[in-house]
Amino acid sequence: MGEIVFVGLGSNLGDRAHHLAEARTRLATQAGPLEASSAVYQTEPWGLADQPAFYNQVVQLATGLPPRELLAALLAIEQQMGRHRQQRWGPRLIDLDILLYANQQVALPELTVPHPQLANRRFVLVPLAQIAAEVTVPGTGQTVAQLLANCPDTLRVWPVDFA
Ligand code: A4P
Ligand code: MG
Repeated sequence: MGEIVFVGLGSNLGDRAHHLAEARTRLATQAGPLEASSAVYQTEPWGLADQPAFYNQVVQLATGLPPRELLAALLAIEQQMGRHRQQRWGPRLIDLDILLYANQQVALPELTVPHPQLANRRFVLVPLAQIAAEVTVPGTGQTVAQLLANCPDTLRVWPVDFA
């Protein structure tokens, strides 16, 4: 039960795969059960090029939390994992963003959903399309697959080989 939401995970400091795994565990207990997970992708840094490559992933979860409380839960997990906010778009241990919240649009001072940069980021659209290609993104009239096909971003995104 609960609302279907898609959360984007990102890390580019330390043991990136471990940070994503810990965030998934914390999301499941603090926000709601995971219903789907994309692969983990290595991605070229967007916005601020001079920083380590990211690992990115998107998960689908079913949450009982309304949007602001879900955001508070994501920020709490970032804090628990020791993230210290510094530079905008700069390196981070863990970053958790609400990409989609059911079919809702949210415009609050502290929260915009769908995520405002969604359509401009292959590092979000590639993993999101893996688990939600046919979902229509509110406010765009396009599916995730269509947004990916039309995305102007050319930064590289490739699956991480854990073998
Ligand atoms: N906020 C508003 N809307 C949302 C939303 N839908 N989900 C507010 C989550 N938060 C939302 O977040 C700042 C504030 O945004 C939050 O407190 C919340 O109230 P932050 O994560 O501290 O942001 P930031 O890094 O200082 O800036 P910004 O613009 O949010 O950065 P992003 O969008 O998080 O981008 N390149 C690659 N390849 N992969 C990445 O994961 N990530 C970033 C950071 C840059 N480049 C990247 C990646
Ligand atoms: Mg964020």
